[in-house]
Amino acid sequence: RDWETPLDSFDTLVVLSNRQPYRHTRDADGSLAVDRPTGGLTAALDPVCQRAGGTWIAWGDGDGDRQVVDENDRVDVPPTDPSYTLERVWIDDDLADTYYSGYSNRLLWPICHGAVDEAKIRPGDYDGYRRVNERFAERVVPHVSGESLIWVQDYHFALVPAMIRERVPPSTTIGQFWHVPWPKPETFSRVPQARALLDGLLGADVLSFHVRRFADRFLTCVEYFLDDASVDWDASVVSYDGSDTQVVAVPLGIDADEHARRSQNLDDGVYETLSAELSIPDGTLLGLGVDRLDYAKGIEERLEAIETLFERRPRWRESVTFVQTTTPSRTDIPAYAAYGKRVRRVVDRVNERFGTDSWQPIVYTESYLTRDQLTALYRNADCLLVTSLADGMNLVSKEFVAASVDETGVLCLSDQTGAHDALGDVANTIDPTDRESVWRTIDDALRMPVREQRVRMRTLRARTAERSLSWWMSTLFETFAAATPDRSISPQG
Ligand code: GDG
Repeated sequence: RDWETPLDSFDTLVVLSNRQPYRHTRDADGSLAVDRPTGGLTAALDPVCQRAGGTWIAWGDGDGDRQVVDENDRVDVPPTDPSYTLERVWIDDDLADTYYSGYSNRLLWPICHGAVDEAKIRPGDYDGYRRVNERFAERVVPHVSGESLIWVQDYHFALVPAMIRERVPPSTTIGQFWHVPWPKPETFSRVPQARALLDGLLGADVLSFHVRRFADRFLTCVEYFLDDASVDWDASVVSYDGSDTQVVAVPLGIDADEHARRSQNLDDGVYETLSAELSIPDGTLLGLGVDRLDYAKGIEERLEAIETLFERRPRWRESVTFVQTTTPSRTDIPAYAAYGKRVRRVVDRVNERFGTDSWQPIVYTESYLTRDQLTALYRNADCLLVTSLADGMNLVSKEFVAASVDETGVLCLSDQTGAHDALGDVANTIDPTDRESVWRTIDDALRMPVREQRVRMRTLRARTAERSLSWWMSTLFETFAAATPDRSISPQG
């Protein structure tokens, strides 16, 4: 199916996200450099916008960015072959601290990931969050013309759908995609503004989660917190404040063909150079972890499980090497800085305990790798470890599967990821809350006969290819298109 067809139902597409897909910086000599911030969301949506055109509104990142935009804060991207417009919203440091480091990432992120001990709210955080949501909502209005689709991304903008709804004609369709898990009601009740967030989200015509588990928890929260909302569970529709919100589960996919092609065509030299740079030894099995440095990814628990593995199964010493790449993020939040320290401490301890003159059990890097380097790691890995304590989807697992073109390699996947709901038990399932389960699953994966690896990997590859990025787009855009006519015949229309 081709998602461009349902997209034709709309005259304009406007995407809103916190993070921007391209960041411009000035080098010391004044020349302009462009890089791409890490993250699953921008990686997924950039190809969509490249094909669909339109405008992407995101938070700009400092002076480098400011120097490339026009007087309307707009710049065409990608730089090599511009196909859509990126519009930057500037947020000063104090406001960013409350909106981003505060309410979004000290409160909503941990709440959505069930990490209640990490959840903190400071005076002023919610006010900053509300003000930034308002600023983004206002920036949408000038773009609306005819049948517009406004597509809001993620937990940074829970209030935006209702704010946009107040400002635009009824023929405008508003979609929201929630990229992280939705919490259980008892966890969500810790948010002092629980009702305001639900009220904001229900301004959308279509609210989408990755998997049914999260959508159902959302509907449960609506019933629990909003007396004047009614939930039709069969249709998965919430009626509230005179309008309907369709709540759907549409798992984000990757462009599996593109990942496979890149892997197929990759020069062996990329891995050789990288393994020399990182000191990955030849001739051992390779276990791999690729994550943002985030407590929700269960990196510390995974490294501890690796320690237990070497303790309980000495046969693996000097015959398997674990490569862990982490990209630091949200470093000004104390919980993240502390987590980075704990992770590095476990790496050092394991390497000290088991390392020899010629072998390090864990090769750890915080460098940002190129796409080709990442693909080289995926292709050479004998197993990928995903041990998230909670994860909306987890695209890394799908990228590994797509890059495993020889159909070998084992995916060890936490059952707390959306990817596990989507890919199922053909992955080697990890229960991240059970320490024994983690190291035993890794042990099983390392011993799995190639024939069984192939059987599992073929199924995983077929599922990843079937539920690809274009499937995600076509399914969502059909839902958006179907949500539009109802309102255009409404009395206000
Ligand atoms: C959020 C949700 C959901 C990582 N290191 C490098 C690098 N990456 C790329 C990976 C992948 C992306 O970053 C990470 O995506 P994930 O989905 O695994 O995780 P989050 O960033 O937490 O994303 C998540 C996602 O949104 C989408 O809805 O799946 O649950 O938490 O694409 O390849 N890319 C490069 N170098 C690196 O070093 N080039």
